[in-house]
Amino acid sequence: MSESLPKLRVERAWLRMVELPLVSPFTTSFGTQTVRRALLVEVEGDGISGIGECAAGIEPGYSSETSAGALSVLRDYILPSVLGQPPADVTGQASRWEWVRGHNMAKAAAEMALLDQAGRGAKRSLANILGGVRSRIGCGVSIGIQPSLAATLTAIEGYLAEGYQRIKLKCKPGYDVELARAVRQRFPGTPIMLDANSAYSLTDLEQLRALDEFDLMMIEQPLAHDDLIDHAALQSQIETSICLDESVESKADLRAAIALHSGRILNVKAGRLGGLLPSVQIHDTCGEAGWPVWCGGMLETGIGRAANLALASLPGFTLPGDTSASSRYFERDLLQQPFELSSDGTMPVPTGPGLGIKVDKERLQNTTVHLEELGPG
Ligand code: OSB
Ligand code: MG
Repeated sequence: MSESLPKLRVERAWLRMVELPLVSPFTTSFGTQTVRRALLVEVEGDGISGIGECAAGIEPGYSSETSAGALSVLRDYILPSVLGQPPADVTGQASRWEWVRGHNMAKAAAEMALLDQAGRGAKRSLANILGGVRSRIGCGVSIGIQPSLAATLTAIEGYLAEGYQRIKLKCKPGYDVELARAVRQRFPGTPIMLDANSAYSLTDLEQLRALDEFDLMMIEQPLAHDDLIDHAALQSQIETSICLDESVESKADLRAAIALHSGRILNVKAGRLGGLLPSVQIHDTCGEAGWPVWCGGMLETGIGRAANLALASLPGFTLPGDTSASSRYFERDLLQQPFELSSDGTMPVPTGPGLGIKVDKERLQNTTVHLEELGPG
């Protein structure tokens, strides 16, 4: 953040729950999602508005947070900490809810809205505010567990034809070695990685070691969601690089992971890490440690997607992320212009002020299942 951001007020806020059906069910080792229920935070102050999306899903299967829980914490604690307070820049506003323990995704949603507001006020794009250096982002796609190997191969074929630069496959015990073998046989040179979402333990060492022969880019979060010690033990016994997701929720977690050699790569999700500004610092720390990073996703609508693209424009994001096009998730996104993948597998970083998007008001209204307004005090 080279220049300072404007000091603004938060006079009013809205919490809005939207529901968008997914184009296809998304199955991971922790469950199946058929709809994206997204909590949106809208703020207004000094005549400038901003919007943010909370990463939390419906159920607490990925992390402890849920969209309903985030709504209650934002309504009762996070937004009241900033509503009606004297003007402050985004860092100053965020420091007002620092006393709240945990609830990173709820905080990150509020911070995204304030960054959008500040960016609009300063006529600066979010990428510019965060220190982005790239105008286009290399994109991968995350494919859920499919009903069959054949269905997986067909799905991969389709996404590769669209141009995606790397394929991430969700896996789980029993749906791993054969999966990797079949996919590697059919797509010998394609960048491929697996994501286990914490489905394994060290007793599965043999299966995890068997994956070494398939030249995977990495395996994401094989072990427990809160573990760093076993990941370090595993990393010392397999060749495939471990990428951490669930296990790193803070700078302290990252420091421990680096010190313990719990992995070699980090999936950066601003929601999991408590905001975009903390994510920039975590990106910097990874750079110092020689850990490449990439931008993860939480099936966000175009609102959260815009923030992900801005974050992914930072220099350390050297690997294609889960920043996929709107059409990979939804028949119709919440934006006037959906995010589209170019045939070279890249997407443009938004350049307009703040998130740089235009929300489709009618679509927003039609997908809203809950809306409440918060005033000062
Ligand atoms: O583990 O990265 C994950 C989606 C929801 C919850 C957790 C994860 C994911 C994804 C999809 O992998 C990423 C995306 O395309 O948004
Ligand atoms: Mg993951």
